[in-house]
Amino acid sequence: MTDIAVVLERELGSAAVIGPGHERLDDYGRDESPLPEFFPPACAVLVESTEQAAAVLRICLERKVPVTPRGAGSGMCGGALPVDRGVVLSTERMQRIKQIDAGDLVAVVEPGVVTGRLQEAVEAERMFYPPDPASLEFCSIGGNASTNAGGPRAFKYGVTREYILGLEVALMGGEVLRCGRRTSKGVTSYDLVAGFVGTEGTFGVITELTLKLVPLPMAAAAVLGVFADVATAGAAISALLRGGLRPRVLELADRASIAAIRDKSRYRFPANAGAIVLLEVDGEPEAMPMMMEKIGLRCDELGALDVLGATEPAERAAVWEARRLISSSLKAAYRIKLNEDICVPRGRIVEMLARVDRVAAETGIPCAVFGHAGDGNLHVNLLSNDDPADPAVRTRMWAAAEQVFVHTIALGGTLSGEHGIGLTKRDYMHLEQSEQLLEWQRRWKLMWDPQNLLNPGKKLPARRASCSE
Ligand code: 2HG
Ligand code: ZN
Repeated sequence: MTDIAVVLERELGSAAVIGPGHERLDDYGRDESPLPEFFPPACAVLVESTEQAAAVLRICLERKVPVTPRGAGSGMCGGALPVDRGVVLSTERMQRIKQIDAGDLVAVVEPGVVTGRLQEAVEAERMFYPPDPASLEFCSIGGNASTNAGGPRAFKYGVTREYILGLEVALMGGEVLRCGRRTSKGVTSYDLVAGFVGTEGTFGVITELTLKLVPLPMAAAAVLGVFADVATAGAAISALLRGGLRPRVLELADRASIAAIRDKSRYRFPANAGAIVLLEVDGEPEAMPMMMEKIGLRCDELGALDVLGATEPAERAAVWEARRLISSSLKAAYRIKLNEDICVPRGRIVEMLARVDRVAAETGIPCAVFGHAGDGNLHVNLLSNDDPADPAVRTRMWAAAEQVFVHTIALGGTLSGEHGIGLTKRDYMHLEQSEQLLEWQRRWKLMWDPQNLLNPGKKLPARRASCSE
């Protein structure tokens, strides 16, 4: 057994440490990112309290051992991979919902709470926690905060950041810091909460979150519009929004995405279906049928081939099934699925889709695009059945991804709308951000972690030789 595992076992007890030889250790060297290799750590520590998390960070600093925080391991960019080995600090056992307060519209939770479980608990008390990443059945709230996760409902309700009022964070070396507040407003200090959210575990380990809740919408309705192509669908989206519609969800999927789900979905897509638009509205129950009909009629006018509406939860689930099947169906159909989550200004979506088509045609790599069109957040999936471990294949796939990034930036967009940067997109940060901006971020990182031991190698690219200090 390696040194650090022995020390951690002594301090935290053997039940907390997954050491060398343990059958589960390799699991902590993988996540949901499209990387063929895995990165086994020296050991993983499954902490159960803030004190234990702080102890791990103290011991790792004393011994100069790298430590990689991990939530549920559902990240898609390699943010939780221990690339320098060392210790994986998992918060998966910190699953307590400490408080749900209907008066204050606040929940206080530990980071390992699975997002879907939090939503159920909150909704049982007629409140609502809106952020809904696609992985909500297995991702955890600490990971959502670390990546500032989005999801379909972000269109109306905003992303995870907007729901975090306060944080408790264990810092490298073992200090525990509480920041933020419990009130809905508050401008007293610098916004350190925002400073920790989305930092992908490079600044500290989140050990408690104080979350903002909102009243539970009384009802919701969904409409699925099927169009001949993405250009017609994109024009329909713009027209619906210009007409003053404020859905909570506005999703789009292209022909290749439909092809992946055609045989699996209970809905029978028309043979010439080239794009789907999924809208969901919420509000007063009496208003739902009328809104659904209005949207359906408008979709018809805007050239829909078919329209499907649903108000009852079971019907809505069936409409959603089509959208939810896309990611897993593509994953099952292809050996390589480079899934990007670029974001462009809303008005540039149709142009971005045309540029992705060009990249696919020029590189010969099939692409499927779907995602949160209302936010301009598109999942551009580059697909292949070649050997993922072949370096030439990898180079070709990432060269195509780079072209997608270049087009994104040219249209005024950003590399990641919701999945984060982690390891897989780190070396493309230069495409979007100036060396000056990167340098300020490196300084900021070193303020929290001067020895660069906390989740090293993530988010920020190496300095370029030309950078003047
Ligand atoms: C989604 O919206 C997820 O379904 C996954 O963010 C996206 O697999 C993907 O590309
Ligand atoms: Zn998504």
